[in-house]
Amino acid sequence: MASTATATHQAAPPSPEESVLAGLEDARERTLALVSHLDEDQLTAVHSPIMSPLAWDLGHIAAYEDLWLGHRLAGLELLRPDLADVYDAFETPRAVRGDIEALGPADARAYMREVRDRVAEVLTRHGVGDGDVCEMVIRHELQHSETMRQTLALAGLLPAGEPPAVVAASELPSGRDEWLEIPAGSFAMGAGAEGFAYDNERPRHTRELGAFAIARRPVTVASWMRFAEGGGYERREWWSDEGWAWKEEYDITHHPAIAADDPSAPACHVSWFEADAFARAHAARLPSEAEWERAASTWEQQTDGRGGSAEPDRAPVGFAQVGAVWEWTASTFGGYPGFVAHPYREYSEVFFGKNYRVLRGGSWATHERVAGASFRNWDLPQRRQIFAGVRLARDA
Ligand code: AVJ
Ligand code: FE
Repeated sequence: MASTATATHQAAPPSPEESVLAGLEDARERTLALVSHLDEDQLTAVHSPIMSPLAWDLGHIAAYEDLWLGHRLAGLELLRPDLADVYDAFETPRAVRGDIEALGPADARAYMREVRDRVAEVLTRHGVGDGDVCEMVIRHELQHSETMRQTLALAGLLPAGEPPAVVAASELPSGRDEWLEIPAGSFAMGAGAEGFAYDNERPRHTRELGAFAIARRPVTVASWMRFAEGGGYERREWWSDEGWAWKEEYDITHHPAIAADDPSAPACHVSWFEADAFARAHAARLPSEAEWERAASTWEQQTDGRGGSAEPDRAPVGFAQVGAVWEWTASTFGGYPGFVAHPYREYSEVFFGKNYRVLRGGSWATHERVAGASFRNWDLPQRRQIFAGVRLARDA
């Protein structure tokens, strides 16, 4: 918040209510800016069967805010109880979001505004509680701006200037190894008890790891093209059974965006199946998420989190600082020992044990408030709409 504090006149720090409202407003500006260049048809079209119409995202953002802040936190009736099912991600899965009677773009924007006005009013009167649910709602809207960017990328509708020119990943500062060696040992995995974290990041617990090496950079477009042109999609021995079956059924080769990209950029739009095959072709493997998190915290300690002085400070956190892509890990998504669902089972728990793979780090489209060293993202192993690439690991 802009203030003109002087030695004699100190502005009061923002109250918790003011901070929350500023966070909500910032998220909203970003959401609206993202769709401001689109017309009615572009907002209501189903651009891909695995994505929502963009107007659905808008209504869903409002419904989520109304449910958690208006209803659950402040005790108001839902503003639009008739819309609760339409905008519930489980009642109305992505595949049917084009067929249902959702609000049109103008009505969705009005609904967002009405919910927000009511929330601003009750938060000012009732306070923000411990702040956790407010933080969850702010991050929810920011997370949806990445989901919406995936839809926009599939439709060829990203706003001008996106994605931003990427950080060259292939140029290592001279005198540095390509691999970070991590000795065997134990470390504390997950988020501590203080502050906001998602349920799936807790509780913090001790993990033992053998010695391993992990690449300092994600795999580049140039390496990916060498893999593709060198028979990467034909060599059965590099693929898992499940990955091979998927590749054969859908006639998969490298994503068209990869060939078009800057050769030194991190390869993006890679599925887990392809990432796994690429790793095997290079006598390597994907890191487990425990290895990723340990390496990320080691990296932060060694380099003040910036990975060295020559690199632009643009990506979300620590180890991912140098990347513009989420990074697939070998791990399937599940609860840590002692997991407790909070504040609702549908955020994480319903995805446990179902073949979802964990991604770590963050992409160019991830807001820094959303990602962190213990943040866990997840998707199915065949998905390529996410801004995801690969960082190699191997036993040391
Ligand atoms: C954490 C990105 C996997 O998109 O399913 C959005 C985030 N949860 N609304 C998702 C989320 C509810 C979630 N991911
Ligand atoms: Fe959502």
